[in-house]
Amino acid sequence: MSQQKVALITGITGQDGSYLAEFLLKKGYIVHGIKRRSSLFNTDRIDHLYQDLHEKDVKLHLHYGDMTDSMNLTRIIQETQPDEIYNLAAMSHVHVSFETPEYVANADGTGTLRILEAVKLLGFEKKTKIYQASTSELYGKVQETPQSETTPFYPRSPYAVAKMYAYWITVNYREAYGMFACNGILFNHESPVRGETFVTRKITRAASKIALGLQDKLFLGNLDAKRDWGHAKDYVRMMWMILQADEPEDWVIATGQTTAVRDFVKFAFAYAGVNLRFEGEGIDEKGIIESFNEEKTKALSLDLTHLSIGQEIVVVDPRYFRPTEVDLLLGDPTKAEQKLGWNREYNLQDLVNDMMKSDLKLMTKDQYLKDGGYTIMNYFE
Ligand code: NDP
Ligand code: GDR
Repeated sequence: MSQQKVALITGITGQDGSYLAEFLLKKGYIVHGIKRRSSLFNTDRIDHLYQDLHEKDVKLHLHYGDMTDSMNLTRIIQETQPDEIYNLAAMSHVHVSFETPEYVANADGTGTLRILEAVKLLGFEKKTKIYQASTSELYGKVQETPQSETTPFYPRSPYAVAKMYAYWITVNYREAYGMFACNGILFNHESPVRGETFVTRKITRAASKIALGLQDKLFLGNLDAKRDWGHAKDYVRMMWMILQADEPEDWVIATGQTTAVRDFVKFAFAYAGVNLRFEGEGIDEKGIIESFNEEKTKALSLDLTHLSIGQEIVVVDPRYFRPTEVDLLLGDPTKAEQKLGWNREYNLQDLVNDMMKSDLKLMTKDQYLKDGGYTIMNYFE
């Protein structure tokens, strides 16, 4: 009988799912992932891991499924008999959750119950460990900083409220049925494959396009919001470590540093040699080019002659404001560092560099397409 561990990842086509699948495959796991049926291919992030099913010794298997479909989830768990389930699937965009609150409650909240209940129904309580993708959005309205495992929750969006149900139902199944079910309370983590409408990726894509002359302006919402941003690669390692711990517990994963959206914008543009200053307040705030760093632009072989000092390139658009906002997130990862020995390879500057390097390369492709007469879409989401 094979000694290989089996993992099931919901949300394998997302940012974290793709990094986690890569990480577990390198560790020798057989990885099963659930993907949704879509009218277009939706496996871009994991295509490099794909193995043709006709090959021998296939390690990565994909199953069609959905967090809103109990029978489907139960069947997949029954067929795959996983040692570890990583429940990463969710409608994960906070702003969008105000538009689709009932769906989010179903997929992100009740979806977690479906996984836990399937494991219990199938009698896998003692076999299958479960990781639940909980979030710093649970803290919501600031009660205290830094936020740790003991900080009270005050969710501020339909997304966060759904995730709060998922958090507590995970704790409840652990206590009621002795399941090895854990919450990772992860603070924001980003990467070159971060979804394009989350603020960091929106910024690094726009900074790259503006540097290449493919876009004029970047429209953003609340520039004052502060987030504790880490790199997704560091965070998926921690998901695995949580399930290897001696006891099932809940863990805060964060960097312990917080940065305003405005400063992330400055760092991203500075990578391309464009120094910005911000003027004005609230919806009148603007990001203006203050100077150029010729050394940096030269090192990247960029031509910034289409830009000029004094030019406005960042503008506030209230449509990106949220009905209720989370102003400040700053996590305390002491427990994970001390009890699990977690540490990080990337700091914020490394993260910005990694994302900018990747997006500049990606957007250069758009430049070739534009030069070839093709239409380039700028989604101002
Ligand atoms: P993404 O949005 O990149 O990925 C979400 C994944 O869930 C995608 O694979 C998506 O599929 C899938 N999904 C969405 N709805 C359903 C559904 N109804 N049924 C099945 N699959 C579904 O998120 P991240 O990778 O960034 O985050 C992973 C998890 O961690 C999420 O639960 C998120 O809420 C949570 N989290 C994320 C943090 C972060 O900073 N990234 C911080 C804290 C928690 P498709 O590709 O088809 O859209
Ligand atoms: P967040 O991430 O809501 O923290 O949730 P997001 O990047 O969407 O927003 C971060 C902050 O930036 C402000 N902001 C903008 N946000 C977006 N998306 N677009 C804008 O134009 C913009 N301008 C300013 C937001 O108001 C907010 O304050 C992410 C998700 O990955 C969740 O799934 C996860 O649970 C949390 O992180 C931790």
